[in-house]
Amino acid sequence: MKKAFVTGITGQDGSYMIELLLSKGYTVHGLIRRSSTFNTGRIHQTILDNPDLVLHYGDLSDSEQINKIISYYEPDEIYNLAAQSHVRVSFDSPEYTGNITGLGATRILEAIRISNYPSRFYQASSSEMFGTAPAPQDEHTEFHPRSPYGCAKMYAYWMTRNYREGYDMFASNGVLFNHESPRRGETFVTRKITLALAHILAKKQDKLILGNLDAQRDWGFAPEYVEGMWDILQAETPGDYVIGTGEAHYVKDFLFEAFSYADLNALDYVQYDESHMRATEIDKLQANISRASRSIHWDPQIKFKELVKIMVDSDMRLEGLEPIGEGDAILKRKFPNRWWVND
Ligand code: NAP
Ligand code: G4F
Repeated sequence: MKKAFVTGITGQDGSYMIELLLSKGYTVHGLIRRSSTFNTGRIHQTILDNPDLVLHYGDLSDSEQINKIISYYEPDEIYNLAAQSHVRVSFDSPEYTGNITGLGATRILEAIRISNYPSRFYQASSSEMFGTAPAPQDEHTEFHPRSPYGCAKMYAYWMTRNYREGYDMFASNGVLFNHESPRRGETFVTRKITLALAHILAKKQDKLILGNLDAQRDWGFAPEYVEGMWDILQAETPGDYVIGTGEAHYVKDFLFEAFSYADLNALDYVQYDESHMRATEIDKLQANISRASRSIHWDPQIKFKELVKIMVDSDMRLEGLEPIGEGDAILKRKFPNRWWVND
């Protein structure tokens, strides 16, 4: 039976990742932050259902705990999904973001090196590293990050490559473009829109306050991206892979698509507020996924309009409303044997 160690298990991707690994028969060790309130909303049922899930209190700033877990349990695979992952927040907390999102990866890499155990390592790298580089972006595109978050991710990316080259470690980067789901954090723009729409339909909210609507992002469906992370660690050799849908859409496209799916006009509800703007913005992210498609046979099934419907249906259900239903039908049709359980 394989053992995995996953950081960031309470987050969107971590919650899907532990469900995927458990469904494949892994014993999973997960790092979780101690919090004065519950931070296990996304993994509550998984904890109850799975004795093979072992939780360890810890923090990416605490190398002692990371060293102990890795040297004692000798995991076959390690997925570093923890981060201060909010780009806008990284402008307010650049040093903290560097410590966790950047140095956090180094702490794990060094713990693997010291343990002498051949754990395979996955680093959650980000399309934010591309910054102003012209779209579409791929594994050969030069990085030009535009946020403290992007800079921190770039440091972690290069440390992963350096440990691979210097110590012959199986250390890989997944350079993932934006991916969303019903479990997406409520302050990222897609979920903020779909949740606000559900609140508006439930008559609990009448305005949606947003920042820049003119940026373009390549949005995909998180459960598929988590499968891509696993595929990356099953490859014969370590390497770096771009994962995305290959399509770019404006923030305003997401907004109008979501509201028109619910038969509402977004212009009646949306307001602009400067506080959501960033000191430096990225105009366009769009993946070229040729390498992932060719080498690890990863190709996404869910594209933009389907993603919007899946998220709107889910947030309507969360608000006690009858979902419109097209999103639910897409999930049933495309993932009849889905391995994720909690939505
Ligand atoms: P997320 O929902 O924000 O989850 C972040 C996770 O990191 C949470 O479990 C959080 O714990 C944990 N964490 C934060 N600070 C920590 C610390 N100091 N020590 C230990 N754990 C800490 O992020 P996500 O969307 O799942 O993304 C997963 C990873 O992929 C992140 O590294 C992100 O930067 C990267 N990424 C995401 C995307 C995307 O579009 N989603 C794209 C590219 C790369 P709490 O629950 O306690 O806060
Ligand atoms: O949803 P966002 O905050 O995602 P962003 O900045 O692209 O970062 C996400 O994707 C990265 C991969 O490219 C990850 F690495 C990162 O961890 C995170 O998951 O913002 C998307 C766009 C931006 O252009 C932003 O300026 O939406 C714009 N936006 C407009 N109004 C807003 C808002 N973003 C947020 N969060 N909140 C708004 O009110």
